[in-house]
Formats: sequence, structure tokens, C-alpha cells
Amino acid sequence: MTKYMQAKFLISAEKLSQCPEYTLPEFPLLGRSNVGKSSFINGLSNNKKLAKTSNTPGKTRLINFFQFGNDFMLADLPGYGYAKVSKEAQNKWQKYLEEYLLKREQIKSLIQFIDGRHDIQKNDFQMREWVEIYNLPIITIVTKMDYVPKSKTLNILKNIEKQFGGVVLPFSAVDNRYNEGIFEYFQKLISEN
Ligand SMILES: Nc1nc2c(ncn2[C@@H]2O[C@H](COP(=O)(O)OP(=O)(O)OP(=O)(O)O)[C@@H](O)[C@H]2O)c(=O)[nH]1
Ligand SMILES: [Mg+2]
Repeated sequence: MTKYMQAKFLISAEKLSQCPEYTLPEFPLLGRSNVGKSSFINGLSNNKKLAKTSNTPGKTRLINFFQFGNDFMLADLPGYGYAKVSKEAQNKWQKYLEEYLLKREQIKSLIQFIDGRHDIQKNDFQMREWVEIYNLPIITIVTKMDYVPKSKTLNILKNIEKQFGGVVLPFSAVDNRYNEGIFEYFQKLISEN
């Protein structure tokens, strides 16, 4: 398995009708603001400038599409848990996001990101519950594992697995030591049709 893949930014979309007409398998990235979704894209592609990362989340609510080789697409989504926009804007985006997640046929699996340093938060559970109501496929990726002492790695992953169920994979955008495992699992999801 490769450690890095060639990736490029394709397009931003606000809603389903603006999404690219590509049929590559797609993985939307869900998670709290600042959890490391955009850094995940940069880590896998070894390109820190590909997806915008920041400590101060912006207000733009867009789905950003990144194509990895000719293999799959990652859809970078604005994080939840950041409410410095009007209720009206929030509701509109919520509607667009739901439509995208429920109707986009290319989606292979959702990916929910959890910060390895912290407990799963209330809005993470709420997101998960929503996904389960609709029975959508989902896996969990635990980010910032470089902050976690090696002796605690396994416990953290097991603990999240106990609470969320399903597949739980570690990731670090600092040392990229988990990249192969991620690509391997994506390949598996893609070949499962
Ligand atoms: N040490 C470490 N820092 C990370 C890691 N991933 C992300 N960060 C840092 O965490 C901050 C937020 O990362 P982003 O990738 O922008 O987070 P995001 O989930 O895309 O946030 P939003 O776009 O606001 O939803 C940045 O300062 C990153 O450098 C990681 O694996 N290890
Ligand atoms: Mg981001």
C-alpha cells in the first residue's frame, strides 16, 4: 500500500445539484470544527496546502470535493459545533447537508472524525444518531493520535468502538504513520461495491 496519493481540489458545492457529476466512490468527512478533517486530506496527499486548515473556523458552508487518483473522492464538510452564523443560515445549510448525505448515490461510507484527546461530545452523538436513523454506512477516524502516548492508543480506540460500534481507525496528520491503514480500508470499502 502507498503512503501518499496524488490528490487535487475539484470544486465547491453548496448543495446536491452543484455536486460534480463524477461517479467515483465518495467519502464525506463529518466532525466537529477543528477535529482535523481538512488536515486528513492534506495528510493523505502529503500536501499541506491542498485543503484549508485553521484554528479559527470560517463561516462558509460548502462541500469541498477532492479527487484522489482515479480511485475516490473525499468531500470536506464544514465542522459542526460552530454556531457563529444566524439560525436561518444554519437551517438552510442543515437542509442542504441532509439532502447531500441522503441522496448522493456515490457515497460509499460516511466518515466521522473524533479527536483522540477528548471524550466523544454531545453533538458527536447527535450526529451519529441521525446517521443511524437513516441507516447510512459510517466509520470512525480518530485524529491527532500523535498527541496520545503510545501506551494509551489501544484503549482510546477501544473506548470509542464501545460507544459508537463499527470500524474505528487511528490517524495523525503530523507523522502520517496511519496512512497505509486508511488507504487499505478505503480500498476494502470500494471493492465491497
Ligand atoms: N497535532 C496534530 N494537529 C492536528 C492534526 N490534525 C489537525 N490538527 C490541527 O488542528 C487544527 C484544525 O485542523 P483542521 O484540519 O483545520 O480541522 P477541521 O476539522 O477541518 O475544522 P473545520 O474546517 O473548522 O471543520 C489545525 O491547527 C491543525 O493543524 C493531527 O493529526 N495532529
Ligand atoms: Mg476544515
